[in-house]
Amino acid sequence: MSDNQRSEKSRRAVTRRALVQGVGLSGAALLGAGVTRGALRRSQAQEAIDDAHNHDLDIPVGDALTRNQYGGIYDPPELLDGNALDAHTFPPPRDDLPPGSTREFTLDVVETHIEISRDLAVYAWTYRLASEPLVSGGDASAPVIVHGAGNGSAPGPILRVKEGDQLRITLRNRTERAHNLHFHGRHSPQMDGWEPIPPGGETVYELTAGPFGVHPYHCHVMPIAQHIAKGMYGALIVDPPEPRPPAQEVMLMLCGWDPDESGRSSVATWNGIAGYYGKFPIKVTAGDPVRVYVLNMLEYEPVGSFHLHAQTFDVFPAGTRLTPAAHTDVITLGIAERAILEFTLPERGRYMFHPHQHHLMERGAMGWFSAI
Ligand SMILES: [Cu+2]
Repeated sequence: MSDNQRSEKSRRAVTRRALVQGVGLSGAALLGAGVTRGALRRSQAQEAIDDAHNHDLDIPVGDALTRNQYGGIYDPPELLDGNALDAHTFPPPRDDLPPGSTREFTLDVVETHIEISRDLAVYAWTYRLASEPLVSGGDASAPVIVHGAGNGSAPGPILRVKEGDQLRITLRNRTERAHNLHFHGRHSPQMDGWEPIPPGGETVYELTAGPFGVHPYHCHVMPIAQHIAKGMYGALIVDPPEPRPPAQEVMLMLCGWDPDESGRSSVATWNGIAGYYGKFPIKVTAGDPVRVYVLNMLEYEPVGSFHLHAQTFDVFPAGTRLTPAAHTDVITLGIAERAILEFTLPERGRYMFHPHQHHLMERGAMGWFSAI
């Protein structure tokens, strides 16, 4: 048996085990899809191409096998549409409240099933905004699957504030194990968020937002790697007092999943769903500036990176300065490192992006910008 065959066999075993453990009867019905995966692959690829055409206003994309040859081995869940990750992809707009305003957020920690690629579900630990309706299941036996941002999916919600804002963040632990909420950036050590919050507990964190930039937040309860790998992280955008220049804004968080609990990121994603932006390109307007907030939260890999095809970009490390530190086409990020990237796609067409660790690209983290 070749390495490729062994790898495929192992992946299928993980897929089926995750389904049986996580999805119950509805998962059993999907096992047939695994048995005939090879037969389905071409039609899935064609379906993806058709979807991509719809997004691209008929920009040609090549033959039906192109995406699987260059796009990786994971397809997004069958029921997801091209809007499912909008709340993860597009940061909320900067509001017009004056800097220094008080901002209140209530986050719940919930555990739920997430279908992270076609036929593959995980049991995730997640943050959700308490103001959003909860459609997820609350315990490991509940065969409820969630998709997209908000309803207990991962990454957690994008929080957006301005430098100097007073943040009052209530965290409610709705699970049977300890969790907490630790922010990167600058704040009082009394509000650093490393103390565990017991099951059913609640804590209020009060921070003055800063410095401006983009910062991760995540759980800091041991085993921390496991809490992060199971989905307990998100992004805080802190805008400078004077707005950055207008641009189409995109969030891309590099995230891993470890469905077989092996301590490896066997599935890699942008914003939580494998293969999503390969099937549903991110549409931008050709000739208009684009700003991408990139964060690496890939817990079980030493580094991650972002590489853009066919164009170069300005790099603002952590977004904490307003003048670019570099101009390039690939940026490498350690765990929890992040950057703001700015570029323009001058010509209509598809521009591929992916980590330049190609095994990550092939395991779910290839995507496209579609300039239209
Ligand atoms: Cu946790």
